[in-house]
Amino acid sequence: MKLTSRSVSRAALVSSVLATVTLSAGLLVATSANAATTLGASAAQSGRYFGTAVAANKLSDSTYVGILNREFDMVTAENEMKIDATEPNQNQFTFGNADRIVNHARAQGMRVRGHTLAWHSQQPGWMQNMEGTALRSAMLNHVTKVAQYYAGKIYAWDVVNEAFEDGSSGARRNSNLQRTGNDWIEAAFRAARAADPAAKLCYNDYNTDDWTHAKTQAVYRMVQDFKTRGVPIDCVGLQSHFNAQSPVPSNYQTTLQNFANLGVDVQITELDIEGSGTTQAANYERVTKACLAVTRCTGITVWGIRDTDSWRSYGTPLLFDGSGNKKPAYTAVLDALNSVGGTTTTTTTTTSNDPVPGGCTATASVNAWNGGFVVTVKVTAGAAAIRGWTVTLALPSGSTVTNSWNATRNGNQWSNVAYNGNLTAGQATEFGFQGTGSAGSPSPTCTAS
Ligand code: G2I
Repeated sequence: MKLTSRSVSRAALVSSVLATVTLSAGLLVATSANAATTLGASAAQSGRYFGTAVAANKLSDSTYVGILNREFDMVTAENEMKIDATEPNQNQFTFGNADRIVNHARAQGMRVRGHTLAWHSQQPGWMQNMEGTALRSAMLNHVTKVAQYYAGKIYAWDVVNEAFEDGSSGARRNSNLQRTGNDWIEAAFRAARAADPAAKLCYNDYNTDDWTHAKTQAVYRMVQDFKTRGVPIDCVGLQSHFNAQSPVPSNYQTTLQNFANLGVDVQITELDIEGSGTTQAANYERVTKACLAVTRCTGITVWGIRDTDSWRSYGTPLLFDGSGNKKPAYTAVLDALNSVGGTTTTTTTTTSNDPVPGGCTATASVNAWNGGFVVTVKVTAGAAAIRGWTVTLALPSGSTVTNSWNATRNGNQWSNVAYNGNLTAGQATEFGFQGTGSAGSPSPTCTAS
């Protein structure tokens, strides 16, 4: 189950360690500390997410979708947001398959990582043939148009993907984008920030897991330089594709920590580990524990659901077998995530002073850990349809909101965004935010318009 107010309250109600306190008419507080039973809910106990790559053409496969909906709370489009998919002809954008994934994710209360805005690979033919200033403006136009189209719906964008050379050079990869000038990466980040100020902006690459490798060092120096000069960058994605030739390095946690120390989030963005049985499980456990040990490692995404869904299916690198059964690696990840539990508190307010007949109600689910929290708020329309909502939710002084989704904030008030204000009678929507400090026990009130 995912750690939504819906599932948390269900978990809390069946929990043997449930503590329920009725504070006053209409206000219910429930605290639960039982181990979670899905990847997403387990990761959420420490404020992290657990995601997967999704292929649009598999959304009609019921086994696939069953696992997706049950286990994951973050989604990356495996190919559908790439440049060749979204801009097949110059300045003609197609979002059909990407939208299918985004809509599915959002309907399930999952968040979305965007992948990817600027890359030397999977360029449409027209872009492959471009160079120089024409390419630079085409690239920036692509970044701007795609990020604008999805603005407000993306947790983090892989703004630039795989821009560094493998091997010992530490150099930028020679690509048509690189040949437009060394500043192409920062130009892409600035365009992405302007187009979607709410999304976290990541640099994403592979073979950047071993701290001693020249490529890791080169990416590190670029991020350090960006932070020094104020280039907008919020996160570094480590793809983390592992196999016998490229095993999980012994210094993996050091790499995550060193990037985090630059003042960026770190995300494991495309995890897969070839192998089977207990060896594979042990490797998955190491990667998961490394992330958990780094405060700013905010989540893990595996690159597919079943082994048969993988880009390298021959290596059986994922958490579910071809029939959708959980592998030992799955259990190892789940247990590791559950080894650092947080405490989940759900507060439900059932009354509101509301000018609209029927009004709305709000439920806040707080997932807290030492020094931080995620609040998920469910807004439900009353007996009549509403066109908008504002939730008032006060946090204790000293806490700071660092990131939010699906709502706009004005002090203690959170209001609907364009796509989630209209609710039919009884319909619910969710927004959330993450912060540092304590969330306390918020009692949200909802006002409809
Ligand atoms: O290569 C693994 C990943 C490395 N990091 C960036 C990721 O974007 C990349 O993902 C893979 C997808 O998993 C593959 O599915 O990217 C490949 C392309 O670079 C994807 O493969 C492509 C095939 O090359 C195409 O022939 C095919 O039409 O998948 C397409 C859709 O199935």
